[in-house]
Amino acid sequence: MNFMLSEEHDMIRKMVRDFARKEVAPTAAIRDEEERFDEDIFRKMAELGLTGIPWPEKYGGIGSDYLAYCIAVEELSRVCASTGVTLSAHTSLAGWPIYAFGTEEQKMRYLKPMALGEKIGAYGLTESGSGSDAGGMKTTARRDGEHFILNGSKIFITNGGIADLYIVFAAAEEGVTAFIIEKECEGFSIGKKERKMGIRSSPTTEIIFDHCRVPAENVLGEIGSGFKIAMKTLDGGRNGIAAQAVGIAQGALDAALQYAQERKQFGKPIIANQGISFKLADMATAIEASRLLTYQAAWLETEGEPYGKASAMSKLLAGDTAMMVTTEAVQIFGGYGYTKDYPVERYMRDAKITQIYEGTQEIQRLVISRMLTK
Ligand code: COS
Repeated sequence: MNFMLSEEHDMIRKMVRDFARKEVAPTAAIRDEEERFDEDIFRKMAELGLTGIPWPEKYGGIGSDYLAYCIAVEELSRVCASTGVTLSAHTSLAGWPIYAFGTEEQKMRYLKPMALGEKIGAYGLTESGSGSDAGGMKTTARRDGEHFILNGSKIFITNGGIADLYIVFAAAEEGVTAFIIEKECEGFSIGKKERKMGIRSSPTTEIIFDHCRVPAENVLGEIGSGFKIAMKTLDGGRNGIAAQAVGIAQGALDAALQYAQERKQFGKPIIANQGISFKLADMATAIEASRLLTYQAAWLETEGEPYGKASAMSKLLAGDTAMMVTTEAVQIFGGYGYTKDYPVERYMRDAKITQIYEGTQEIQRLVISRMLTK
C-alpha cells in the first residue's frame, strides 16, 4: 500500500493549482455575483488537456486516470466550485457514458471533441416530478423509422445552455433509453435558467423536447438499458462531486487558517484561542478523511474494481465535510465572514449543493445500505 501520489499526479496537481490561482481565482467572486459562465476559462482548461484527463489519446484525452481527474476538480473547486462542477459534469456525466457504452463511431464523433474541449457536455436525468426517484421519468421516446421522437423536459441541468451535447434518458417502449442529443437537434430547446444559492457561475437550466427528432444511431448503449447507464454514470459522477466538495472545504480551511493567524482579539491572534485552533484541527481532519475516501474511489475505478459504494461514501462524507468546514470557516471570520468582502460565504453557499446533487445524502445512504446487505 502506498499513499504517495505518483509524479504524474503531483505534476497535474501543481499545474491545475497554478492555473486555478492565476486564471480562475481572480474572477471567481465577480462571476458568482453576475451568475456568469466564462467560456474563456473552459477553453484554457482545454489547452492544458483538463477537458479529457482520463480518456485515451486516440479519443482526444491525455491518457491519465480518474485520480488525476479528481485532483483537477479538487484544485479548481478550491478557488471556484462552479468551474469545478463544469469540468466534473463534462467529464463524468457526459464523457464517461460515451466512453463506457458508446460505439467506436460515437466515441470519435462525440467523445473526442469533448475531450479536446471543442464541445461541452451535459447530462439530463432529473425531471420536475422525478428527482430521487429517477426511474419515475415522464419524458418519452417513440420510435419513428430511423428516428426516435422525444417529448418532455429535464430540469437542473448543469452546463445547460452552454453544452453542445446532452446525454439524455427517456422512456421508450422497451424501457428507459439513453440518447446523445446535439444542441442543434430539431425540437430541442433550452428552458428556464435557475437562479441559485451557490455555484452561480455554473449555468443550470431546463432542457425541453418538443417532438425532438433524434437519429436512432444516437442511442447510447442498448435500447431499454438506459436506467443502468444513468446509474453507472452517477457512480463515477458522485466521486467527482466528492472531489469538488474536498476542494471547497480545503479552500475554506486555507482562508480560515490564514485569517485566524492574522486577526487579533484580546491582544493575540485568534488561533491562540483553543476554541478556534480546535475547530481548525477538526476541519483539517475531516478534509483529510474525505480526500482519502475520494482518492480511494478514484483508484478503484481506475483499477477496474467495483466503486459504486466507495463513490457514494466519498460523496456522503465529503459533502457533509464541505458543509461543516465552510460553516465553521464563516464562524471563524465572525461578522466579516458573513460579508462578501471575504470568500467564505461563497464557499458556504457552494458547499450546500454537494449534499444535494448527483443524489442527495439520503440517496447515498440508501445506495450504501443496500450494498452492505448485498
Ligand atoms: N449500476 C448498475 N445498475 C444499477 C445501479 C448501478 N449503480 N443501481 C441500480 N441499478 C440497476 C438495478 O440492478 C436494477 O436492475 P434490475 O432491474 O436488472 O434488477 C435497476 O437498475 C433498478 O434499480 P433499483 O431497483 O435499485 O431502482 P430504484 O428505482 O429502487 O432506485 C435509486 C434506485 C434510488 C438508487 C436511484 O433511483 C437513484 O440513484 N436515485 C437518485 C438519482 C440521482 O442521483 N439524481 C441526481 C441526478 S444528477 S444531478
